[in-house]
Amino acid sequence: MVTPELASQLGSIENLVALTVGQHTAGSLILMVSYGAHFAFILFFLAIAWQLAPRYRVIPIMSAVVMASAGLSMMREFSLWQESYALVGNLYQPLAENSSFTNAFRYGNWTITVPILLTQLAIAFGLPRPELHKRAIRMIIPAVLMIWTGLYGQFGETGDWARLNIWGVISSVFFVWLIVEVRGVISRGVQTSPTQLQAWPKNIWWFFLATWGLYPIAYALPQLGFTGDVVVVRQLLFSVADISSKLVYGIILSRYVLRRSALEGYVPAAEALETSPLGSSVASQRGD
Ligand code: RET
Repeated sequence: MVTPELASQLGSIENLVALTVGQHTAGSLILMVSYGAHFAFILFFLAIAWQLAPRYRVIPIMSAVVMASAGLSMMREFSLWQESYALVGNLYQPLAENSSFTNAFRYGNWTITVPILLTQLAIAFGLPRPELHKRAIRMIIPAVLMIWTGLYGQFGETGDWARLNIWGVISSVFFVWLIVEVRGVISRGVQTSPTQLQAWPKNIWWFFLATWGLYPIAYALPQLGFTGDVVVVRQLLFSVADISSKLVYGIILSRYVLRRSALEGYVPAAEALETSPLGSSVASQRGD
């Protein structure tokens, strides 16, 4: 039996709730698919770098680093999940083998991945070097403050709502500051993009808001109650947010700089974008 004092020390609702077999399996599946996807995409990002003009190659390489770092962190979350529950009767009970689950490692991992994701944006938009450094630092400062205040606050999720919400609000203030800085970089992206690509920064802006906005929802979720469904839905939210804000985002940025490379006259990029001769002959046979 977990006392309220122990619950607050354990700091994660996962340690307070028994899960059905279905919920436990769903959690394992979500975490495993996440780390599997991140690891697999290391290969994709490294392999496509050569198609890009040299100044943009660092974009997919940074995505590969993010994939490795996030993949390792999620693999650890997966093994913690496996270690922290024991099947007793027909329920998975927490705190098996003296092991407790925590999402706090995620926040530690974001400290590495988030600055990389933000810097990628400024590099993809081809900002001149002094401006690039200035803009990157101006995004990284509120981002790190957002993560660390959130890390401190999330230990309140086992029932200390004042801690969870006060630090959640402080963290959100840094998030708003970050959003303002990112908006500035997006506007520069619209200015520096070739005319054909000007919709890309605007779409990336909405994608950024929709995917990064999932994290505070996952943070606040334990207030809906300590139930197995909340535990599983939160892992699902983290997972959807992770795959979209890192992996899909990396693909989008790589496709954008591939087009930019081609428009800037880099031949391998133009060749990579060419419709295949077979495809066009099939199209002409069909008469379209
Ligand atoms: C916290 C605390 C509650 C308030 C807010 C938060 C925002 C977190 C965000 C995290 C983004 C993480 C990413 C990770 C990629 O590896 C810290 C949950 C606003 C936006 C993109």
